[in-house]
Amino acid sequence: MSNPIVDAVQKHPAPEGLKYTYGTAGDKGVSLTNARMHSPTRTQRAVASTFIPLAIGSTCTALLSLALPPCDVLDSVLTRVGLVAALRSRSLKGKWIGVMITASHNPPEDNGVKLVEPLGNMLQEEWEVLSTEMANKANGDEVLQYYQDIAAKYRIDLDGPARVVIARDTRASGARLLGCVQDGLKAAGAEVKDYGFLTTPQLHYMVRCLNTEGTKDAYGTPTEKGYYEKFGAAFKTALKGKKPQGSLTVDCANGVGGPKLVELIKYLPPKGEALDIHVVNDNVIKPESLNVDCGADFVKTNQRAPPTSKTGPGDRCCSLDGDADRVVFYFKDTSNVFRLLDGDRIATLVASFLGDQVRLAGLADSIKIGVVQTAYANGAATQYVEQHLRLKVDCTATGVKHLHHAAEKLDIGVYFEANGHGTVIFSPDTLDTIAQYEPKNPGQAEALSVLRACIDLINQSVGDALSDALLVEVVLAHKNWGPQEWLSTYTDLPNRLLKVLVSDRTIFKTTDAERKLTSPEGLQKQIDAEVSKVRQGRSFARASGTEDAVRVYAEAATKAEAEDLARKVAELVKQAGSS
Ligand code: 16G
Ligand code: MG
Repeated sequence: MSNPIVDAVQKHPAPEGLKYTYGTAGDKGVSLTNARMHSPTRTQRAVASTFIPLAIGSTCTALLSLALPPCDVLDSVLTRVGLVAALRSRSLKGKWIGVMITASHNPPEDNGVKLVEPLGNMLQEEWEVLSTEMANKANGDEVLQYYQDIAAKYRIDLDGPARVVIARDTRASGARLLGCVQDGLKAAGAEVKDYGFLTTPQLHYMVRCLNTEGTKDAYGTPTEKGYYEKFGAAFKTALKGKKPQGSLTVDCANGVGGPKLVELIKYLPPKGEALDIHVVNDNVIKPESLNVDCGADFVKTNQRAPPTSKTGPGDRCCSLDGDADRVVFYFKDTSNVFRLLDGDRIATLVASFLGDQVRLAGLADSIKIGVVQTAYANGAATQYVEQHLRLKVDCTATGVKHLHHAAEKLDIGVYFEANGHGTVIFSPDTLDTIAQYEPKNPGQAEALSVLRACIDLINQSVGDALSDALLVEVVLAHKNWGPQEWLSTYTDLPNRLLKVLVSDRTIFKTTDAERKLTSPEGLQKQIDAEVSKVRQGRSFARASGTEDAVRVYAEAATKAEAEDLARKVAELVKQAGSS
């Protein structure tokens, strides 16, 4: 007898010889970069480079040794993700679950999918494992069996409601993959809302709005207009009549952030009254231009502006990534030298501002702010937060979900990765305190009103490049700063990031938020010895979660020392990886 789940799965059969696994916790042998590098033909490259982030922070990699038409690689996975999304929703009594089809900053031919939990946060780790298992089941019968096993294990009522929200970025393969997810959702009997094209953070916003509608925690109206109205109004209120200096040029990576920013601008105070925004690299008609020579990843990795950039000295610019959940700022100084203002800089700027507002509002005794970073944060940024701002710094492993969880433990948690992923989250108690506090004088009232507007302006479900960029503008306007003043708060230690190819990256195991290696034995001691030879030295090595490589980071008092240290540590890693 035919079963709709078996039928849907058979409609999108899994390609033979493919294994799908997480990126950030990558399994032995699964190698994105190696597969790319060793796949000379166009077809093979496209196939091998396709990856599947099954949840935020966990990239799922498709590795194969045979060439297949690229379009087939993800179809089977997307149908199964539809089934998992329906199960996850049923396990939460019909709460809305989000499915976002995007491969973020990766090349246009790649694609992937993320699942979003009801409050807009990332999928629970236990369900990441279930998703991965499901993605690797061989055929319809196995999938159906596993579907029923999950239902039995978690006591899920398969006749209960399942609700799923979907959106996608502008990649050419998105439409087809959407069909594959829908086949899975339909087979599972889920109610589906398809929002078409959205940025990843917009999808997170919709999920949170839908699940909180009509409650005391209502987050907003679950429509695109609702998103623009909420963030647009909060921007205006937070500015308090202050006008940012100059203009802001936003490079949208030729991704979905472009048209969405153009729309958002219509809800911001008119040009001349507040911020003048120039939108560049917003060509979504040519999907093959996505992330090519532009976008946050290009700028951060190459430490230079996109070649198309035409701005002059002192002009503020920022770049989004392909799904607009990441942003970095930059400008040319008076000597025409490129200056990057990355996630570390955003975190320090925002933490200092929120700290001031909390103090001015008279709430410093009841609300503590903390900053969450990863080991990649520049030592000077960490020192600035601890010694100048006198705020606590937590360090977590790489990956947004780790930072988010650490920030959730704070009253106000400011978290950013150096690469520009990040946001600020306020604890429920802090939100209550700020909502209920009665100001004692006009100064307190003013600061309180700024704080309340910032809470609305910050997308607390996930890092949102558009909301983060507006927040930066608000802070700069209040401080009456241009990018040079922002840069002058501290001086970065010279640093160097290297990638080392090894035969098995899984032997590189770390502890202490990836700052120390526990394996291979003896390697950490050798690294420590090198670090001690340079002034203000710091270095660590960690296996990448998204590429088959070990990353080496080093910083020191001078450029020469930092580069030398990085080279020496990379050499040690290479030796340890080949023995
Ligand atoms: C993923 C993560 C990012 C992290 C990067 C590290 C999310 C949404 N993305 O892109 O946060 O910085 O992986 O890559 O969590 P790596 O392990 O290859 O260094
Ligand atoms: Mg992204």
